[in-house]
Amino acid sequence: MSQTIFSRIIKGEIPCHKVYEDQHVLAFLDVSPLAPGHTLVIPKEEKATLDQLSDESAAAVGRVLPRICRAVMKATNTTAYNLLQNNGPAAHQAVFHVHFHIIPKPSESNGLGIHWPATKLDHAEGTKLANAIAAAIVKA
Ligand code: DGP
Repeated sequence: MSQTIFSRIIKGEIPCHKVYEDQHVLAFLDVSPLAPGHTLVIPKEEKATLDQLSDESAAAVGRVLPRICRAVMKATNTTAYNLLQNNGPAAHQAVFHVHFHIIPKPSESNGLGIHWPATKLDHAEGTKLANAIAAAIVKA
């Protein structure tokens, strides 16, 4: 994977407002926040999308995410927030290094706005899809 701006932040070549760092993970404020406290949590491993991430990095991110969410809530005095993780340009990913957005939702008009075009699950199709996904997980 080619290096992104986040690799340069990890190396300290570009400054950031760091909120957390350990051997595998870095967290810092998003430079274009949707709400105050909008934080990015990234693995130090250079992978573009979540499906490419090693179990070790995934576990390291998962271990600290709730703690960082609690800290963001406390520091911004919010009780609601969204966790967003974009994969691929079609899914609104702009920086091709895995990252989790923690986005406080202080009010209806601030934070992440969501377009959620829900449909109704067809149960016959659902059975097929669930079986296909379950079979793929065994091989993943
Ligand atoms: P995404 O669309 O999920 O790939 O979001 C990428 C986010 O990264 C976007 O909200 C802006 C943020 N970002 C991009 N470049 C920088 C940077 O140089 N520093 C910081 N702190 N954030 C950045």
